[in-house]
Amino acid sequence: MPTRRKFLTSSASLGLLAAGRPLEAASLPPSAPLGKALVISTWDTGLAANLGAWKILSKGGHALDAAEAGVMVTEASQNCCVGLGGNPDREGIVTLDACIMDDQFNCGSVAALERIKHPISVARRVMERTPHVMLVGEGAQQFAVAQGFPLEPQKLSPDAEKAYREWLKTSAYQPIINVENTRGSKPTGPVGGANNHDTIALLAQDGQGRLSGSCTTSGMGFKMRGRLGDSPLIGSGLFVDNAVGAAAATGQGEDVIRMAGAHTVVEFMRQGLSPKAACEAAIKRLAQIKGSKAHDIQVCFIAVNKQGQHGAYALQKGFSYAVCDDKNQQQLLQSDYLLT
Ligand code: SD4
Repeated sequence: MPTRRKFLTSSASLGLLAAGRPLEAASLPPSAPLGKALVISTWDTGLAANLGAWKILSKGGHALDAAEAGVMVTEASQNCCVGLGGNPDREGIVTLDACIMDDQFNCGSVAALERIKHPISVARRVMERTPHVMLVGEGAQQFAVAQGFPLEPQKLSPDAEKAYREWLKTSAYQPIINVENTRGSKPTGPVGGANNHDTIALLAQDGQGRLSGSCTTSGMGFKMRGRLGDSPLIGSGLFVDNAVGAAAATGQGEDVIRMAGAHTVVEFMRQGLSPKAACEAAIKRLAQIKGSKAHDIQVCFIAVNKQGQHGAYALQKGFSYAVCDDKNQQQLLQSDYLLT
């Protein structure tokens, strides 16, 4: 079993300083202590998302605002699989799933949402301005428009268009594990393959110890029309219990759903396991459920606990996750994994 490996350690080595945006922890006034502030998110795209969240946390902001702002960076980035730049379903239409949860069991979600740039913000509006938790499809879009979110053109990004045309040649639905890593095995390597689906799940703890989380995705590329994964489902893709901890998932959504993944991780933490041990216990449970089919899929969990510890675990090799903490550091870490 490999030990967790630190890929990159300093903010400077990640080019954060070059972007003119050093982390702000050192300049915080004593009246706004960072305390246990922490952000952890999935895949290498989490690096940029963490910085978006950290901007809020470093000013003493609420974990919920950080969780939303962080993943908005990814949604706006026109990458291949979060937000409107994502790969479409089999009909050639991009459909987006997102959910958000705060430290008080408030939660909101949208699924199969079309033509809206920031599904995470619509999910937050569902949470804050409706009596419901989840809106889907046309109703979610109507709500978004009524809330003032612009309806974007129904158009694939050039990359998604290309990937879709390529996919149409075979129409074979074979999700590839770990395609989420945009950098492959090398931190500075090339962008990943056409089937990337960089779901971003992000967990934040603010200076006052409040936990919140977010998750947003275009889901599995070339999925059946109407297919939902775990990412918009509270308890599967994301769960937060402020008394215990928070967890989130990425990977094969169907298998995260069948074991109520994020909730399971939080319950393991409630029993006293560390975040990493809780993720590992959940992955082992999934492996048992899947038997020999476990080798065909990837599922990964990230978690934080109330004490500000964090961890991750994956079914297969290749899952990376990003952590930003109050030591003014941003790290990209390689997760331990079960199957060899
Ligand atoms: C889904 N869990 O729709 C998502 C996919 C994912 O990184 O996590 N991709 O099943």
